[in-house]
Amino acid sequence: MDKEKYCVKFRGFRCVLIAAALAAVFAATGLAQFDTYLPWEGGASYYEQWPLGLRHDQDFFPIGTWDQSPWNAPLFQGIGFNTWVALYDGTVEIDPGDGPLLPLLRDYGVPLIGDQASALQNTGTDPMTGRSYAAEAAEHLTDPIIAAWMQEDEPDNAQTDANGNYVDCVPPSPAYYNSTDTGAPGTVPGPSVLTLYNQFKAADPSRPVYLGLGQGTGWDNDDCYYGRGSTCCSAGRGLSDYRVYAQGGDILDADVYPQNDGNPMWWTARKTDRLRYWSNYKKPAWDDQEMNDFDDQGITLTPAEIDAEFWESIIHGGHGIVWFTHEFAPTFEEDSAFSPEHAGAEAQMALDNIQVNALARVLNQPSVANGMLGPVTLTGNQNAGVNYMLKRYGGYTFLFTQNDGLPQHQTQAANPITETSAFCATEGCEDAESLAMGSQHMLPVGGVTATFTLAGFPPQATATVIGENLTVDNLPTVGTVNGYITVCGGGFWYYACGGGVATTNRDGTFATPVTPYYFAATSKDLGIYTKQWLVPAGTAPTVYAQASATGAYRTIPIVNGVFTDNFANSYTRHIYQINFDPNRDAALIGDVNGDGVVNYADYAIVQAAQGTTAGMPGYDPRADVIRDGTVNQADLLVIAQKIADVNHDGVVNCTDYDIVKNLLGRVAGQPGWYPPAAIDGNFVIDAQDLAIVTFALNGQKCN
Ligand SMILES: [Ca+2]
Ligand SMILES: [Ca+2]
Ligand SMILES: [Ca+2]
Repeated sequence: MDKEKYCVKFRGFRCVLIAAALAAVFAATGLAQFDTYLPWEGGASYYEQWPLGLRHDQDFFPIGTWDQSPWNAPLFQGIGFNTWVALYDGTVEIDPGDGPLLPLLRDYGVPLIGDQASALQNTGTDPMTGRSYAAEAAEHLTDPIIAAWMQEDEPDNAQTDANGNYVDCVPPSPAYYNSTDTGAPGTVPGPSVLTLYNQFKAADPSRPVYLGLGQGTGWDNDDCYYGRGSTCCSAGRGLSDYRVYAQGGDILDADVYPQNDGNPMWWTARKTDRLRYWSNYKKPAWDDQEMNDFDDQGITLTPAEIDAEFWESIIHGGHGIVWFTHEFAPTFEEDSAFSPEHAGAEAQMALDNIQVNALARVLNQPSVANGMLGPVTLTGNQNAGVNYMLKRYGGYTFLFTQNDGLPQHQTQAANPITETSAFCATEGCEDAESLAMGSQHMLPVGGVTATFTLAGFPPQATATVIGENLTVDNLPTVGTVNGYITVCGGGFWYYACGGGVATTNRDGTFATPVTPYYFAATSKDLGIYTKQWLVPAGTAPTVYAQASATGAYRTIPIVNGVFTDNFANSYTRHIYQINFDPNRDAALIGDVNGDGVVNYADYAIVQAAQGTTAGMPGYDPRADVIRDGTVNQADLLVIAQKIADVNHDGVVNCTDYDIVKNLLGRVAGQPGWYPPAAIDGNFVIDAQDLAIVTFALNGQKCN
């Protein structure tokens, strides 16, 4: 029941009366909860204001990669990426050194957040295509592969002048210019962020503007990040600037890399809270995510810590991820994500991406403000704080939680973060908090147990902990192709392809091939997801399996809305999928086709999607009932245990089995015909019906 809808229709006291009447009805039926929502800036409803913006459907959660060669698009897609952020040679068709850029993104269907000037403002003739830049610009204006325009990266940091010296940051607006600043293009500082934003919007109102800010967003105001430069950290400047910067983008992002920069991990949470606050919860906050030791400082960034940072942003209401996968030392490697030395990080990236793809429909719902009765209570380490985000989808309640060591609050709600009200109220407590929580790493914090009290729940329910203990099978791996991969964009490009010898390395630059490889597919439809990539000369194509994730589930009983769970380490995250939604009839769980009943049609949809993984072709998000990113028998079992309850007594047991077994062979219309026993609805009670009951018994034996 949607109270908001009634309140829109019947403003004022009538709304209250209707709500009260409905509440009475719900109380009589055991349903008594009306959801209210926290401020909400993400999801389809936000992005659909731009005709050519990012995808705006319930199954899209942006997962981007920063500044990579499009040659690697299939590799990134293979581990769940769906967005390209920046091209280092600009938003151009073909780069002299790196080959086709936009055409490859079009071939692979990866939308770009790109630089506007190079896409729209070049003049003369494009030497790489022989066409006029004006003609190309006209096409770029309506090209759906370009999804957003980006501001220069980190305008809030000190910029370099012509002599390579650090000077001012790019000011948020002209009001911040010094008396000597002109704001003229080519000067430092040149046009302000707000000036550029208005220029971008004037040139093209059909796409959003993306603003990527620096790590100053995570620092304390007193310790204004030195990388911003002295002017931008002077008296009266600092964090307050960011409220104005936030006006210069429709999507706000910031690159706080706690491990690489030696800062507390909770800065990811703080800057996410702040980005949202600075836009008054009107614009989605994206997060740049680290996955390696990019300057070779000897940092050990474990897969668990990668996972922790990733979810820290999302649990604090972040609504997009941009993975930073470059490595600068000991040697520069743009695509270190796929280096064997980072296999663990790659697997973790894949798992996190898979899980977010699976949860996109859930994450695209507003967060429920009144889903919990009172605060989370803790026993154990009192330095801990377990923060949470509560959403509902498909008859389930989803509770996202993390022991991130910050004073407890429901994300976005009771305790909004401002520039000055940081997480600590007293001087020095941040240092203490850092020590307690581990300033740069996950640490054991001595078994913190959190107790959650959910509102509007029945005496009995269960929570399934999803996305833990997962292992990755059959990820695309560079090891099998000796680090040399050449992709072919439909036979058009001047790189060897279509049965030729691969002569380019993974950056798209020419290299001496170690071993000649042939393409197994020759068109732009080359089956990236079946990984028919490259095979040694003279051998049959190797077909790699799709990535899939498997793992055991933990199930936790919930009694009268109360349950407890342990958070073993700082930054441990748990995501609970709870089989109850106080606003919906639990009988609808498993109604994957949304027709209002759970029947064999739903079962068939889940059966057809068996073995598929979120973010991959063939994955049907509806079918992932236990929303862990893979459609498997556990999803099917949820539906089987409803449709196999042929005597409708609420459980599947041997009585149901006996009914079906005793009626085997019976056809519709015959004496003794019992429609519920024809589970698959084909008008005969047959072996398939008995097989469904047997499956639903989940190991229980009947004679
Ligand atoms: Ca249905
Ligand atoms: Ca599943
Ligand atoms: Ca039964």
